[in-house]
Amino acid sequence: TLSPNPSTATDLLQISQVERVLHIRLNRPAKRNAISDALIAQIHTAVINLPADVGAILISGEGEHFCAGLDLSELVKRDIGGAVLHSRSWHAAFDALQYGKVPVIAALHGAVVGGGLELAAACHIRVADSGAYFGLPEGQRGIFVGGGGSVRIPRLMGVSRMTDMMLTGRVYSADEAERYGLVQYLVGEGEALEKAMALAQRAAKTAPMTAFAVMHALPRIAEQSPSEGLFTESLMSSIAASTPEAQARLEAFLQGRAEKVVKS
Ligand code: 1HE
Repeated sequence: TLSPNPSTATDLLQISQVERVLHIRLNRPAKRNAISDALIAQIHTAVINLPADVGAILISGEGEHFCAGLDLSELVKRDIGGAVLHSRSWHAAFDALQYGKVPVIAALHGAVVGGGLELAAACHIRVADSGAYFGLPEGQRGIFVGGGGSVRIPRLMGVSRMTDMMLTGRVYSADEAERYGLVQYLVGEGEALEKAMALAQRAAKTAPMTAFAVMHALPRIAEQSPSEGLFTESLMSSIAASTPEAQARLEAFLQGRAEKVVKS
């Protein structure tokens, strides 16, 4: 079931839990879920204060769009010192999301633009509704990405595609986003939330040390030289394999009690 229980609301987020999945909804639809200072702080607080039984997070947006990016009404008031600290506050929130305790799945629909795309890029798995669209209007607004987009988006789709988006205002469709590596899943109109919840329920079953290795070690290994990467991999895999959870899962497979790999 997708019906949330129990449910707690902050003023800009709607947070509910379905089994071991914490569902965080951006809940500012009148402003297209534009990320204000208060909203970034609430996202940060939510992801570092997870209930102990949460195994995955699902992020979605209330209303017609996932997220319109930075709240532009606040930008005009900032001086250079305030701007750099503002950018760092987004980095801290999205780092907490990406390098936290549990995997994060994003359900994307409507506009996924600017800081909204930066938020999506900090998640581990992205599911796009066929009507979703992706843009970086920073280029047109006379600014630059400040929420980690220049680090994360090229790693998903390449520097040349991001350059094009920022210089020409190119908007990618959901279909293109899937083809170019920006999202891992493309589903029919209105289906992203259900698919993302199903994936989050599966991801929540990942053994904690495996989740740690995938979220914390894998992206770092990908940045290391092959020699260092292989060495880090050996350390990480031996730590994971020596946990009681791994031992129990291997035993279960050998006794015929575990899921087999099935063709999808
Ligand atoms: C906003 C924002 C916002 C909407 N900040 N208020 N992001 C952008 O440049 C994207 C700007 N937004 C849009 O292009 C469109 O709003 C959407 C395509 C997302 C949605 O269109 P639509 O027709 O559904 O909504 P709307 O009528 O444009 O907006 C509804 C209201 O939300 C309206 O306010 P109202 O008081 O007149 O009702 C809009 O002003 C308000 N609104 N988007 C503030 N972004 C860490 S650095 C990150 C840098 C960036 O993210 S820059 C990119 C910012």
